[in-house]
Amino acid sequence: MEIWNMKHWLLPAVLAGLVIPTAAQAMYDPIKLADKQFKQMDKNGDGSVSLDEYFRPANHRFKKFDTNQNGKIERQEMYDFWKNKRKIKTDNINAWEGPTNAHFKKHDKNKDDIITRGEYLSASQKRFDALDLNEDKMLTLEELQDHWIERKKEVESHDFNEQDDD
Ligand SMILES: [Ca+2]
Ligand SMILES: [Ca+2]
Ligand SMILES: [Ca+2]
Repeated sequence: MEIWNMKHWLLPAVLAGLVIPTAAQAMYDPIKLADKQFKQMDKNGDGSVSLDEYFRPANHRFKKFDTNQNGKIERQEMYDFWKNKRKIKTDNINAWEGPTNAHFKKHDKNKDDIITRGEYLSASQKRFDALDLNEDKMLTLEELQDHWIERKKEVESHDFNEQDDD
């Protein structure tokens, strides 16, 4: 993960299950983390997290990039977004490189210079499916706790080398 987006993404990303805490940050209580994360995601408080609720953070980010609100992120939109935040060094979109462009390319699976909502949410969908052990399209607190307990074991037993910055 690049320094430029560390502060911006790390905490929400950890809470959304998007990144594994690094080895240095592995001293967390999986039950507490699951409880906190679950409460944040279960917006209607019905004791389970639906796909809609799970996708909320990703959908929120998608809307920020999709400035013309047409349900797609064009390359120009992502470029303008980061350019306004002064993270892009060039005024020429064709010369646009670096982490912000890598971020775009990562999401643009079919490389047509457009990120559809489906492309943007595909990583979230995969994570949801992995968390949803009984495949009922709902996450329970127990499923989330299982996830963080397993992750803690992984982090403690392996060198940390996996990251996903969404
Ligand atoms: Ca758009
Ligand atoms: Ca695409
Ligand atoms: Ca489930």
